[in-house]
Amino acid sequence: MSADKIIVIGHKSPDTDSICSALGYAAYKQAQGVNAEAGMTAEPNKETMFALEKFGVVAPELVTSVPAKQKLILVDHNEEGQAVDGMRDAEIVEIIDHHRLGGISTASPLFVHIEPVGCTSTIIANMFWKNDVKMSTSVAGLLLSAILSDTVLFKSPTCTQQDKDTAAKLAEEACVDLKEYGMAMLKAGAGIDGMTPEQVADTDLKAFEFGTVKAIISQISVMDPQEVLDIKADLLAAMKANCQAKGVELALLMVTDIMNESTHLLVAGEPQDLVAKAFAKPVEDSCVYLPGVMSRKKQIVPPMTEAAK
Ligand SMILES: [Mn+2]
Repeated sequence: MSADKIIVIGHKSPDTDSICSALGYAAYKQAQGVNAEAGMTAEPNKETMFALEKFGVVAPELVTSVPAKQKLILVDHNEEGQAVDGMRDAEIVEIIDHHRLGGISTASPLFVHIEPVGCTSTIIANMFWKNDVKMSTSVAGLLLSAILSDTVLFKSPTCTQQDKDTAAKLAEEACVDLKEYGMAMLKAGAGIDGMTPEQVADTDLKAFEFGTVKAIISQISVMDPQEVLDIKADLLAAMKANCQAKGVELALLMVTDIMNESTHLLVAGEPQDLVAKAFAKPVEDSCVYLPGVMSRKKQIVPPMTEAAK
């Protein structure tokens, strides 16, 4: 990528929002004459691939680290632990996000747009409309895919009315049936066919700190959790290896059942009593069953943060 180009990039272990919001926002900036291009920190997952193929869009350039002074627009994250390698010495010119503020500091003032909605792509779609920027059918399709993914077809507690309204409008622009397309996309991504236990344990992995405890939390959303629980021993081994490799004490894996709206939370490392305290339930056989829990951001991170106080 040429040196004067602004890279629009989502978080590590990219999900559909991280890749589609980067593509969407790069298109938005390009339409305004800005030399911006989307990047991605790792290869797209199966769900994202389905969306890219459906709307005939090539995946962004793979950017695993950035040089010092590289101009960056961060989408769908704002925490250093989740950002592309080299971010600390890069120049962050904008942040478009829907997560908590995670403690980064910058050398210069910047444009920040954070809203408590279900998806970064909801924010970006509305920026197109508010500023009368023409949106292509394929960008509409990508932004729609991200909303359906982040809100799990509007079932996640993070979903707002604005996400639903935005998705409905995008579905019209992208000429797809919202429910039908959403189910097909989630199905394409949900399932562990052909994945190693290590790949399952690394799905949508993010780093957090709860008090003094360094932790990683991954999430895999499936139609059938039993096929994941069947390889629990291998997953726990992979999670323990991750703790060692990443220098953290605790690894959690959310096995989220899309249809039943619940999560089996697998726990590796220590302190397990922090997890038990957070959810007021014992960790049994390295697992806590959490009915109604689908959101890491709203239903896992806050109780863990609270329990660590
Ligand atoms: Mn997101």
